[in-house]
Amino acid sequence: MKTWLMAGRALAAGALAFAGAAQAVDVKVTLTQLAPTGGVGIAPLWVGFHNGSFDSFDAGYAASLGIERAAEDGSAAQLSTIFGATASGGVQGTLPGPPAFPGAVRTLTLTGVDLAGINRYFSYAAMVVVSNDFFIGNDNATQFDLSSLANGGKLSLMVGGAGHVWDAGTEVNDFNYSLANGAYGLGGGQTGGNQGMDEHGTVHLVTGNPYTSFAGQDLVPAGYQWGALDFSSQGAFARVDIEVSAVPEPSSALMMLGGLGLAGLVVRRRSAR
Ligand SMILES: [Ca+2]
Ligand SMILES: [Ca+2]
Ligand SMILES: [Ca+2]
Repeated sequence: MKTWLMAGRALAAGALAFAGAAQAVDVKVTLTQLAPTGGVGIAPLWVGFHNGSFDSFDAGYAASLGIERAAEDGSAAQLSTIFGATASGGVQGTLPGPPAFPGAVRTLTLTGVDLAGINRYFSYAAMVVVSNDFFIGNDNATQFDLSSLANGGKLSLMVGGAGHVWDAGTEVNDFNYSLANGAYGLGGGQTGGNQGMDEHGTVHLVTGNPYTSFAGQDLVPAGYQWGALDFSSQGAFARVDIEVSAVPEPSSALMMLGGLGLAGLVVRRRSAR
């Protein structure tokens, strides 16, 4: 009798704990490159799930070292280090593979994401090429609340495009030191990390066609068409899908535990006879 009571209490406690506990889920992030042929490329996309306190940058202010490295060299390693040190309980990752050019698809699945609690807010960042220090990312740390996906579902975000690309303000725009020149048939370009002239500026939106203001225009091949790279005319150049497989509702989990309790009662009655 005593043993059964303890087991019953344990079951009830377990059911209560299950109902109140945060449910960590697997989150699949997919980037689909939608830029027109010959258009911009996107460096490996960094994504972070946090409690709303991780603010990766502020327009009008100097970029962090994390954003500088991400925007100039296409590497999120430094940004990732900062996130790991400051976003308590945060979950993060970088979509694998080389830079995504038009038509490319990149995918990453992250585990243990608490979308109902400390990981409900989504942040992203990635360099945009060809450029010295252009990037995409969200200035507002709480812009994307994913708590509606906590029990499964899918959300799609359109990123980049006119009015949605940032200049980190950390490196002067100059084709002599820009990344991915080769992919666009341009000469020169960056040969190592953190090259080029420091800009000592602030994060600001890229407007119009930025390439017409780049220094070193003699690097541009004769007759080169910049139309596909014109930020003033193109739409979003990637879609980011965030997917969570359906997880059991707490109520059905409780029913299942209730069923186990009933089974325990039956066993007890049988043994009592
Ligand atoms: Ca901000
Ligand atoms: Ca710049
Ligand atoms: Ca720099």
